[in-house]
Amino acid sequence: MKLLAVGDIHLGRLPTRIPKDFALAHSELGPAAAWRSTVDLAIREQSSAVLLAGDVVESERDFFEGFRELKAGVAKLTEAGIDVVAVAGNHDVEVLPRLANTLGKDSGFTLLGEGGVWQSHRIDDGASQVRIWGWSFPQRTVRTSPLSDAQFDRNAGIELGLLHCDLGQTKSAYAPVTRAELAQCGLDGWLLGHIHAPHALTTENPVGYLGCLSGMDPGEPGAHGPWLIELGEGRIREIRQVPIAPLRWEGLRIDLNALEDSGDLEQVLIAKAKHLDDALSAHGAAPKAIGLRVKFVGRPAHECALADCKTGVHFPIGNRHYFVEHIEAELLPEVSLEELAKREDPLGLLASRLLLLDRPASDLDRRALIESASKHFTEQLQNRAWRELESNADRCSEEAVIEQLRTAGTSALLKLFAQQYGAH
Ligand SMILES: [Mn+2]
Repeated sequence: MKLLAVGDIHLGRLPTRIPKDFALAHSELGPAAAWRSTVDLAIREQSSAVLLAGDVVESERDFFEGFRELKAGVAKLTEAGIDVVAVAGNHDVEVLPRLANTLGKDSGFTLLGEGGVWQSHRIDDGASQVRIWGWSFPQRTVRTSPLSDAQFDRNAGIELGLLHCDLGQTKSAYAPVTRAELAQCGLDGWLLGHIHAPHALTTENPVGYLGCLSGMDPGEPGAHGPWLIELGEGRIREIRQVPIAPLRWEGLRIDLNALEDSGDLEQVLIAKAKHLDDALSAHGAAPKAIGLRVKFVGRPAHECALADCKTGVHFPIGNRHYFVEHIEAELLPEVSLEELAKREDPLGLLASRLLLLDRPASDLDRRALIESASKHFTEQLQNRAWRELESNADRCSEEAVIEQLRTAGTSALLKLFAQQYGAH
């Protein structure tokens, strides 16, 4: 049996920061377009159900657009024999129950847990059985955990939780839950909505955020799309994200040290975007448009006309359209670090610390700097606010510490330099 799990869609919202004269219309790149592709994918994959983890509709104001899009999609899915099961999040606490009522009981659309009461829905395709447990926001803010008095009586078959909540934020006004609480429920997986960055869900640990269906601004970079879940022999056999969002945001770091001649930076940028395009194609990602946040770094060996590169520039690569959403430059001053390090001021001190990082691993001063930074990072990561972050384990590796020191140190050095000598 296959299921398609979908995180926050926010129907009614449009992506921002797309150039005015861009080749594709906003409406082709927004949540509604992502939802239509999701419906087609569910039909193509012959999935038994589509699960929606809340914030399906952006707000009450978007009832009509949300309703039209959701209704059209649900009609197409139910015609193909596919159930739609949803929970309401903090954005669609009123809209989603209204939609459910208007669509009616026989529409194939099931809203679970209305009024903040846990409910379950059973899906049985003859070969496999799965039960989906869901809870919906009863009002816009909920300061207690929806799991605090929940009871889940297990049956044979797979049991999955569908919930809109704030994971690991105990003071949150949006249904705070902890990983420990989710684990105690004894279900086989938790498909979560609310935070727009997806977790890396796996068959071993199918618990976490699905991420928003499509990234709507540069703060939501990388792959977005629904998750295809394959069930069989009483377990989750596969869970993978299908990156079908029509718009994707990516950061592009361009090192000017590697530049061979002064050439046209726009051409350098396009060449770099071409690399990205090849990588995306290799990973089967199929966005129609890519918004680039470009950062030029390094110490240019040649005169570079950064001003030639403009925000809003757009160009096609193959059948995808790229645009530059933002450009920033973090160029090292012409004067060398060695020269700066001779000074007896904060700028000199910072330059000599940066030079330490380039010394051999056996250097004692270098060791001391890295160990002291590492101790500081470890203490920070113990902090409650960061503890639930998935990637913390890698942040204290020696390479990660050096990278952070280099980035933060260079950035501070540039600011100090600019303060003293004006922008360069
Ligand atoms: Mn939300």
